[in-house]
Amino acid sequence: MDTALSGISAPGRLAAEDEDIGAEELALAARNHGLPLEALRYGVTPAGLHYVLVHYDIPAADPGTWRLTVGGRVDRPLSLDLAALRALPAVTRRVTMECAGNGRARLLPRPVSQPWLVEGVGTADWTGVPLRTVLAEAGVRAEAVEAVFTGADHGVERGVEQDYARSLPVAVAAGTEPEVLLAYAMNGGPLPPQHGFPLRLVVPGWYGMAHVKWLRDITLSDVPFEGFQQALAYRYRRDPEDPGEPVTLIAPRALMVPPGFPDFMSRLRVVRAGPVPLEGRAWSGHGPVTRVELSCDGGRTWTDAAVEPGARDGRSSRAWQAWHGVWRAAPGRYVLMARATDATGRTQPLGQAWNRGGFGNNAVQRVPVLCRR
Ligand SMILES: Nc1nc2c(c(=O)[nH]1)N[C@H]1C(S)=C(S)[C@@H](COP(=O)(O)O)O[C@H]1N2
Ligand SMILES: [Mo]
Repeated sequence: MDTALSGISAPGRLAAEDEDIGAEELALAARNHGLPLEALRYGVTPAGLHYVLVHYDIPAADPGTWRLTVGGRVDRPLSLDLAALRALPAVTRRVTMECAGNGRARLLPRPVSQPWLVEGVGTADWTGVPLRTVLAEAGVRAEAVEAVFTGADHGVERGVEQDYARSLPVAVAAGTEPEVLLAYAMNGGPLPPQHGFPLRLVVPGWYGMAHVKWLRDITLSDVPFEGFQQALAYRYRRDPEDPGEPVTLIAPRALMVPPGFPDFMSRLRVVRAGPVPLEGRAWSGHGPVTRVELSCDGGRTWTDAAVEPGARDGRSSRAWQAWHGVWRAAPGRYVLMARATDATGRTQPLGQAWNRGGFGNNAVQRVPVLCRR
């Protein structure tokens, strides 16, 4: 009998042109739920409504025996329990987190993986210790180039057995802009199991894959990390041979609270004629959002929405910003759109920016609406 992992864990693939979302993608989507878009109303997403993405299983964690170890190229290797981490000065940061695969299911051809439409996003108040505090205590040696973060979860992916692990350059890990956190609380309560209990990394402005959950070890390394989630996954590739660029900061996106009320199956929105308030949130990992434009005619004409200013304090400017406008709706069928632009001039394309992993697809959201008398 063939017991090779490759027999149960196939390489990444693209769906055939006429291939609908299948049972494996459905199983992933049922495990990894998104933000119900009406929850864009909350500036801070209630923990149970925050999107979830778990590659393998949520690991069992005993807070009594749990330790964070810090080793590798450091002067003083550390083994910290939760009480030791809680004794260090803590900060709270409001951070919008988005899965790099958000938008993947809209791509053609579709990369077969977690089939997000647009809902792989949420914002939380994360409390914990700045990572640089712990790195300073350990004493990062001059030859260290990266910090490797390993979670307690274990699985197989594309034939490779692994612990979930990702790295950051030392300059990012020990930096202040953004300030990376070792977070033990979410929205003022302990981390829920699915969000990384008892400890996770929070890397403000970066796509979700960098925010390693169930964090158990940090190893400082003098060579770039070549682990699966770093070197193979999470790269913008055109084809399997293309080494691609690593996925890092979140591209700008605006999302709308779906107006009116929905049809159960199609989710199509129904509104009554007259002024319809439109509101939503917009964010970018590259800088504050400076403009949100609305279109009520499928992208032919655009008007500016009012946008809440981005935070002045650079360290806390990694949370989404509220926007609002009004649509004077007359009976008919429409496609509503919202497009964000950030302070660096980055904006959202109307069409897809295709890549093989289905990462960073920030194409403008389309919201079909039926307006009744
Ligand atoms: N250990 C570990 N950390 C992880 C993951 C994982 O599967 N294992 N998933 C990552 C991905 S891809 C995303 S998008 C975010 C999701 O965080 P959330 O579930 O708290 O929203 O966690 C990241 N951290
Ligand atoms: Mo993700």
